[in-house]
Amino acid sequence: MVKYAAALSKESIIDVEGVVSVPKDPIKGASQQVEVQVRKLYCVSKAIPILPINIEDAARSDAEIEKAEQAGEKLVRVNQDTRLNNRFLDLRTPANQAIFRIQCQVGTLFRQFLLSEGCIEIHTPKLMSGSSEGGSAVFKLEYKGQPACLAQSPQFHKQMAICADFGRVFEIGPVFRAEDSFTHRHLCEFVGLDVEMEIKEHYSEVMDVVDRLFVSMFDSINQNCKKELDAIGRQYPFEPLKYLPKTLRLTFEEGIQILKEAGVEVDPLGDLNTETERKLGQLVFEKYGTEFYILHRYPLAVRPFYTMPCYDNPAYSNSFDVFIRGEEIISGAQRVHVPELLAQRAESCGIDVRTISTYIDSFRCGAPTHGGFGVGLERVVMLYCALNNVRKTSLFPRDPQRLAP
Ligand code: AMO
Repeated sequence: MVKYAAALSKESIIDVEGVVSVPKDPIKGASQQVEVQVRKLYCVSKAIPILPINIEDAARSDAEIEKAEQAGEKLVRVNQDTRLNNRFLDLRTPANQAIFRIQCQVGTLFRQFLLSEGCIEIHTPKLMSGSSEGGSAVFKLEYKGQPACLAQSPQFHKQMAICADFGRVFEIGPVFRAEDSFTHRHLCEFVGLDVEMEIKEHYSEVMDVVDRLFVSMFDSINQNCKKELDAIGRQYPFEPLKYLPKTLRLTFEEGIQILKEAGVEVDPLGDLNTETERKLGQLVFEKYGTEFYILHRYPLAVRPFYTMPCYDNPAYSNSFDVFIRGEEIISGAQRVHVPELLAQRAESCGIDVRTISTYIDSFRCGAPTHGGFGVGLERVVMLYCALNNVRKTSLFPRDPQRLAP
């Protein structure tokens, strides 16, 4: 039996029958308090003798690797491509197990919160006749002889669900972006958490939902996922996210002013780039002590055509982005519900209105004022845990160079 057990390769799956007991004389330094006296042992599935990834190597933190190397220990550094090529093995590390349990929590808490707020869950089509977010970043395909593409967002259909009188809706589903950018935060397929809701008076009602949803989500993860957060922190040490009980809201103009005071000049009617977003995140943290905040009233020119212009100044819009540790996790806005204005906005953004006529027509039969937002699930988990790459929080990532496994 001992010979047979010793010959079993690492990661083989075995069934063991035995007696569990507390040893009278435990082995010094043993991590377990109990032992199993094995009576029967079956090998269910034998792993190949040399695995593409050694799990112990893949589970080490950078500091542990350096220490081991300094001590002259022989180990293999597991690079990202090797990990992702063998994701089913890489996912067995304690940190990865914890990351996807937290991801599951984010989805569950999102759903529970929105159901408790009177939203209904919807499922919109992922096969579309054209782009919903503008731009060229769509995966094209042929749909029974017609040109089609994979949905860049549930934007049009979640709005149509509001026109269909559902009041408040949400969706958790795949979003496809034919990104050319090979960055730490862009995927070609990610999980979108989307919300759309009627607005009574002001788009701040949508930001109120973001505020309550995310503060309760962070509180719950901090309280209930301690084991998972520790497991992630052991491999990828990080500081817990600092956030306020009521989420800070700054207007875009206030954000520009904060940057200006720090000597960073940006176009007041342009967009922020990744670098200025990070810088602003750092300045906001220094000034207000939060790493989670909302920036709203963006310049209209940098927002999608369906965004409602501000009533008092049409150079700005009733829109917002939300940031964790200086990086965007959410975009949202009040939408244009007036078909004539919508068509005019689409045209001014270079969109052929004939390609989106069914969407525009859905506002001709009575459309409530409404707004909503979209969250990237992988980005939330990445930034909450201060991880440096969105591939770490995607189960089987799809990026411009990866379509397998
Ligand atoms: P947006 O395009 O900003 O807005 O996307 C919403 C959120 O989705 C995430 N995200 C991504 N995550 C990984 N890889 C990508 N390539 C990627 N692109 C976006 C981000 C982002 O904040 N229809 C609007 C939302 C709305 O207004 O309701 C939209 O799609 O976290």
